[in-house]
Amino acid sequence: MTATTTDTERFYAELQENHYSPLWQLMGGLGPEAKTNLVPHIWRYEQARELMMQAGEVVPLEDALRRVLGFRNPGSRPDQRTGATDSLWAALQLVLPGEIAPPHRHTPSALRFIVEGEGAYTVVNGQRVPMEVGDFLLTPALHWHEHGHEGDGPMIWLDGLDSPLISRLNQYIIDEESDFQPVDKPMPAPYVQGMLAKTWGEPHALTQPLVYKLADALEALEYLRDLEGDPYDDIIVEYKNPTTGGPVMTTISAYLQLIRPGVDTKSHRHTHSTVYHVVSGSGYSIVDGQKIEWTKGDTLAIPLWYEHSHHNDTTEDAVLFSYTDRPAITALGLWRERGAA
Ligand code: 1HN
Repeated sequence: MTATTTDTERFYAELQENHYSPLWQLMGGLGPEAKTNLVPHIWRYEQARELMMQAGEVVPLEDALRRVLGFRNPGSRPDQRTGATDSLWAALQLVLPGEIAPPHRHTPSALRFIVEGEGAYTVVNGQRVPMEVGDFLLTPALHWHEHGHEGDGPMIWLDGLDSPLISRLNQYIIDEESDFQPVDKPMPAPYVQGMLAKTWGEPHALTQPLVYKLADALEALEYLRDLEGDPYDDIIVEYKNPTTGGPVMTTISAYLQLIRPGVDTKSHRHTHSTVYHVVSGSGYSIVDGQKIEWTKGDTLAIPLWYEHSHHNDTTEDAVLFSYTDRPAITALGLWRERGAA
């Protein structure tokens, strides 16, 4: 202690040495609005695909296990495990013909939306699911999964996970396995999707479907297209877990929406974060006052509490796939929404 040390300084030093946190020094950054250092951002498919193809040349799948190129929010540091938003990871994954990404399972829940290619499959807890463009696939927490590709040409999909959230909770656990999974639940996915289950042996209970076909979701949107629609999202459907009636996974909900030609949605903000992926068509969103144009294949992240609206100024339909952390935020009692004034 120097001669200038006052009683006050001595007091704070004593607090620090003995592992106390004076709350009155920590309240500065807080206020009545949720806020994040992360920012809205769009990753263009043209660029992302080109980089993904370079990864195909530079990175052997044997070394990488998963050739996954994450979309990192520009408001985060490169060494952080942050994804596209505070809680959601978004990425492209590339599998080349003949490659197999070996089985593993982890506490983060994962979803995939197939963007391009044909002839690949995933095996999820012993159930083999073929992958087709537009398919929405699930790998809920701790489900074993591996991916293989028996077709020609590159296979590319969008991966969405809650890994930044799980990581923040220090509960990110992963099990690796070198042997492929026995495909011991050969029941093809359509039977499960069709809500039919065999009545003898195991499993006879209805299990959650692991794949949702684009054609089914588009048919639902088509059926709804003449309604007034949601003021903020136009014509939108949620992919549901039919065994619970709830969201597809504990932490993540997912949607397909149609922004009809000429539609301008109203603007709002909410405490969940969203990742949008453009399935077809083009248009733009106004996020935090900024115009962000999008077209097929692009991926747009809108972190929590940024005001946003969607616009289709073309004569073609625009279809967006999206996923959010809304179930997690709701379970924590933190969900809020506010329309623009
Ligand atoms: C993962 O396991 C996969 O298995 C894809 O395909 C993306 C992103 C973060 C953490 C784990 C996969 C992932 C991932």
